[in-house]
Amino acid sequence: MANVNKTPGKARRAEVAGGGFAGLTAAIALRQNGWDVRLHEKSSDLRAFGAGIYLWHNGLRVLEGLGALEDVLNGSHTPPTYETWMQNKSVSKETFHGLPWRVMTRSHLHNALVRRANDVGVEFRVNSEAIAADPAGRLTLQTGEVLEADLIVGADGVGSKVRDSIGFKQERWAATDGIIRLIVPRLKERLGEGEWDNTIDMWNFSPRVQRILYSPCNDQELYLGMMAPASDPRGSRVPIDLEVWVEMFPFLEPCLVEAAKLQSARYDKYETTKLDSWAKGKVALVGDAANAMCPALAQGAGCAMVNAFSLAQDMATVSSVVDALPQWEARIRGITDRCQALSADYAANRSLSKGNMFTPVALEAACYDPLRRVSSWPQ
Ligand code: FAD
Ligand code: 5PR
Repeated sequence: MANVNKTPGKARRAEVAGGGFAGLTAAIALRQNGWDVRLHEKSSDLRAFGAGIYLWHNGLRVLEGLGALEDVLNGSHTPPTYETWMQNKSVSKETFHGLPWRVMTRSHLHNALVRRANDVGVEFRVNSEAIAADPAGRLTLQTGEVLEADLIVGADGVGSKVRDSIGFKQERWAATDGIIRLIVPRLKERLGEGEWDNTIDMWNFSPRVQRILYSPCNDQELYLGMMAPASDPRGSRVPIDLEVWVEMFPFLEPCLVEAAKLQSARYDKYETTKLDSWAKGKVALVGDAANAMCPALAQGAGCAMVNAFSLAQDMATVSSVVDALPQWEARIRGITDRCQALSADYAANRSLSKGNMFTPVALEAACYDPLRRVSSWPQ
């Protein structure tokens, strides 16, 4: 059991809106620092959306701080290399000088966080949609109920109602490319010769722009990120158009046949949101509510988890939440802003196709250690 009684006297209360990776991280970390925490999820169950996810050293360190790392490592995978292909030829194999990274299904990560939240005593409310927040410390639910708290955390994703009810100044835009994300069986033995335990980012620019980010999550599950421009009707069609994908990636045919069976597939465009500030009064925004980013550097959830964890660190000892929130933002925001800008740039220019693009600058967010509060790689 975590140290849930650090602060003498009456425990402070946080209401967290949103049960994604950001909200769960904030809830567990606040609870570990002695807060009473209630988490509101608008869906009827606590479930991850989407297919697979990459976490790097920064996100893995958060999991360590939350006491969930072992659980997440068990059943996930670190590929031997992060390989990049251009027109089916290998152009780079990156290993990041030993920087820890991990690939997993989203449900695997989400389930581990929900288990941990239950263990430390986070109170869950499902079917509980937040519709507005007040900087004075109130959260209004769809039912009309108004809850008072010392801290309101808006972790309700890119369409955040907590954010929009308060009126933060924001820029939002969507990129030209989008992606179909799926989990399929690995079927490694049917793929023929090849280093199929690697991540392989397979780019093709002709005859059409089509890319598959091949990402093994464990022995059974394979995450496929299938990218095509939104303007390409066949590449962006769901369920996938088997013929166009097999034509470009014939060696993946067994997996693509499985992908074509998935009726629930979605094509998503990348969205970016940038706010003038992440906090007003007693309300803090974390995750995609505050800073949705293009996925090129695979850091949206990683940054969300670092920022949510850091929020709880900074709230552990303060007497004034209102004074501490701007300091939290000032302390932690720079890394996310730079990562978001570079991810947008990489996405717009399809830079990852060149290979060897995980430069030290690109790995800044990944190298951050939220427990020691320093950039700590190489050690
Ligand atoms: P969400 O995951 O959107 O969670 C929000 C939660 O709040 C949901 O459960 C939702 O149901 C709930 N909710 C919404 N509105 C309300 C409300 N009003 N009241 C109550 N509950 C509400 N990041 C990485 O780190 N690594 C990757 O490899 C990676 N790959 C990506 C690939 C793609 C194609 C994309 C688009 C993103 C990727 N990301 C990745 C980014 C990552 O998915 C997001 O940044 C992360 O999931 C955001 O988490 P969140 O908790 O802020 O939001
Ligand atoms: N990296 C990851 C990812 O999921 C995507 C991208 C890069 C892990 C999209 O699926 O460049 O779009 C990308």
